[in-house]
Amino acid sequence: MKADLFQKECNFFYSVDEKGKYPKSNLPEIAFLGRSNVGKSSLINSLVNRKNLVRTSNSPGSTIKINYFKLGDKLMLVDLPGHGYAKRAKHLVENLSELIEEYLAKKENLKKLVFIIDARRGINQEDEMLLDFFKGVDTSMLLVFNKVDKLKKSELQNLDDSTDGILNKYDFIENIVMTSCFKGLGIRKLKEKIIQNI
Ligand SMILES: Nc1nc2c(ncn2[C@@H]2O[C@H](COP(=O)(O)OP(=O)(O)OP(=O)(O)O)[C@@H](O)[C@H]2O)c(=O)[nH]1
Ligand SMILES: [Mg+2]
Repeated sequence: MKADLFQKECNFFYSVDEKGKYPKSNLPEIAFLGRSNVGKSSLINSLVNRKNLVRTSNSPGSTIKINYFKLGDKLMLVDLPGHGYAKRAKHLVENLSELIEEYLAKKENLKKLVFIIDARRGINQEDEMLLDFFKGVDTSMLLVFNKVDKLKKSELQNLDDSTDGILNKYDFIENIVMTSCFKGLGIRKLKEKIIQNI
């Protein structure tokens, strides 16, 4: 696959909000995972160069379903709901994590996970728990630090310095990419890494 795939038409394909109801498709899937509000939906918009294909929001918890977007009849971009948003009603949180868990357990077409972290916050305990969970799941992962436009130069340097340690600790992480949806930073690199080996 080539990076210009991302120039192709991208359209909403399917939404899952109940267990068991997944779309019938054999296209390879790239799933976007991460805490609420880190910019999962914004990143998908940036990758396909569309401002409002996927709904984004200032308030966490804007994506409450698994949304599938079909890219150029070749790839499915899967926007997962954010985890770790404590203010949501408890049953909804449970439902969400079940949805994500079920998706990850099935993962028939899942080729790559894009795990997104807010660069200002870094990897927290909950992220680490998830990363530990993925040690046992043989799916390759890209780690993305988004919102780097919010970092000072020294903070960006510190983050950069920490990447080798992360890659050593979690050997299933293929690559770490720093991005800013607002400034378009790292988006081209992320496209290249997403299609690499699939
Ligand atoms: N400064 C900055 N803000 C960003 C960036 N990317 C996204 N945001 C903002 O972060 C907020 C959350 O973005 P979303 O894309 O909705 O985040 P999400 O991870 O999909 O959130 P949920 O659907 O709630 O899980 C929005 O206000 C975005 O405009 C970025 O690169 N830099
Ligand atoms: Mg979202």
